[in-house]
Amino acid sequence: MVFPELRSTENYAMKNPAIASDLGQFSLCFFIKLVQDQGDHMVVTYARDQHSDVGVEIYPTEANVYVGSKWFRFTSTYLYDDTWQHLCLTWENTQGVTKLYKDGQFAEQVTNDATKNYVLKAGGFLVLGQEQDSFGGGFDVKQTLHGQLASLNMWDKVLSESDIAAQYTNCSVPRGSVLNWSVFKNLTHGNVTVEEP
Ligand SMILES: [Ca+2]
Repeated sequence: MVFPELRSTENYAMKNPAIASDLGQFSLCFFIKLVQDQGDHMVVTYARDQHSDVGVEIYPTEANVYVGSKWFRFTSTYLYDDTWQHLCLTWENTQGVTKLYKDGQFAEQVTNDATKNYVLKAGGFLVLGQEQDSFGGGFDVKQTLHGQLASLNMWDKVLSESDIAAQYTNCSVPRGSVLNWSVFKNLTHGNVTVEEP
């Protein structure tokens, strides 16, 4: 899925309702090839109770992940990379830990105690390539994606390191139990295009 120049609030894919069951843990994985145009890249946002129930935003110097509108700042793993990379994020509400895996390997973990016992509620808006300031809208051209996204899937559990490594090395990704990449190709807007492999 290609998110082109020029950046625009018209370019996105959206699913609503996006998530069928409440989640106390999840894994979110995708392949991304972004354009190093000095802008930040909003990969995915989920809005249900608030406007950033889940978010993944890659800046030139760091990446921010949101769960329940709480931040996890990843500063020691370089993700502002214009080659294809495979990223996985896992979160669970027992320890309030989010783990980042890059290209099949564990890279970094961040704890945010405020996400302990948080439950991600079903039914909201899942948007690729835009940040939501309202439910399914309120987009900002400065918070968009310029690049390519593939095989974005979400599971209702914390995947193991070996499961994640297999996604990267086999390039064959099992269907996400919560979000399945194949549905998004029919949910694009604007100038987002889908390239079949
Ligand atoms: Ca915003």
